[in-house]
Amino acid sequence: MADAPILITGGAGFIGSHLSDALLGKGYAVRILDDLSTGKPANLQLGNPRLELIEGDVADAALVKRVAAGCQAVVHLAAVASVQASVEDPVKTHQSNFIGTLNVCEAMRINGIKRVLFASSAAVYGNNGEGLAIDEDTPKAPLTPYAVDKLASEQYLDFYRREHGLEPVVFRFFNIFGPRQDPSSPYSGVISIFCERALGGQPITLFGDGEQTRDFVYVGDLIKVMVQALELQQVQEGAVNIGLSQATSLNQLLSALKSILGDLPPISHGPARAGDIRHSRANNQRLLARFDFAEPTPFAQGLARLLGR
Ligand code: NAD
Ligand code: UD2
Repeated sequence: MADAPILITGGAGFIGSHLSDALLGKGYAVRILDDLSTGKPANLQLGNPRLELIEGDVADAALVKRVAAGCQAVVHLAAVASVQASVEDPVKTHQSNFIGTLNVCEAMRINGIKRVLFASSAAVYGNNGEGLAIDEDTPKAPLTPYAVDKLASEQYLDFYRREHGLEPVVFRFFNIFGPRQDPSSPYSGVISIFCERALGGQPITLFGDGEQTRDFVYVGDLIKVMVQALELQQVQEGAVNIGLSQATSLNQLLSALKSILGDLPPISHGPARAGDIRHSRANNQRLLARFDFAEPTPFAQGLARLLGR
């Protein structure tokens, strides 16, 4: 079993490819199921004999069952990560974002696999707790199909925990950033967009006054927690927020970019996005209690690393 692969669904994407690198670096074998809708083979160490890439859809139940066979654990990251896409086509994104999770649960039950990590989102809280550090018991208020599917996935994982002994570790990511985050859509992570534009000398658009804040986490810090979660002897119940509990405004982000790069392209102001959350910050006490998260990367340092400085 020690040599059995760890299955990462969505492993060719931003977060999954960093996890794949970390696991390969620790000597694990990795099997990736990814439909390459946003993920890229170029993100992966394709020549590594301990890495397998299977191109396919997590909504295909028979395929997920086959791919999970012989694996020691699953990390379920495959999803259409764009909230806007879920608003525009909820039926389509539901296949990946919810049916995919159910398929993973069933494939694990049938193959006798216990440990699963799941990428949920701060989106499950909606506007609740805005302005405060949001803890995991804050009432859930999913406002988009993306958030509904994440919350329903969490609840299914909990059903499989109670009924079939699965060991889910559910993470609610706040705003993760770092290399390989795809800046190509207007709804991509703000840091990936601003960095691409700043490096290419293209104008940056700030939606609103720039005083909105986010709790940004450098991807490497998340990956360290995910590896610990795979190696935990015992899993505790309840989702875990992934955030530093630090509020960074977009204006502060722009100043940090300017001090790293020396100069910035022109900044234009657009209207605040409809439904934009003003302040989003995690209470991370549970993360600190359950995992070693003692020295997360300072924001400016993560940004400099992303910019290759
Ligand atoms: P990403 O788009 O880079 O990764 C998602 C991966 O899933 C991609 O490789 C994509 O090709 C794959 N995929 C999508 N639909 C699939 C399907 N039906 N079958 C197989 N593969 C499929 O985005 P990411 O930022 O790395 O996100 C990873 C996970 O973390 C997602 O579940 C996302 O919802 C969640 N999340 C991310 C953030 C963040 O700040 N990046 C915040 C909250 C939650
Ligand atoms: C994040 C997640 C989303 C969901 C949500 C839950 C990402 C990419 N999105 O949305 O999936 O989990 O949190 O609350 O992680 N902005 C600009 N200019 C730009 C792009 C963005 O000003 O060119 C602003 C945007 O209006 C917002 C802030 O930057 O105020 C952050 O935007 P985002 O899309 O990176 O992330 P967020 O928090 O809206």
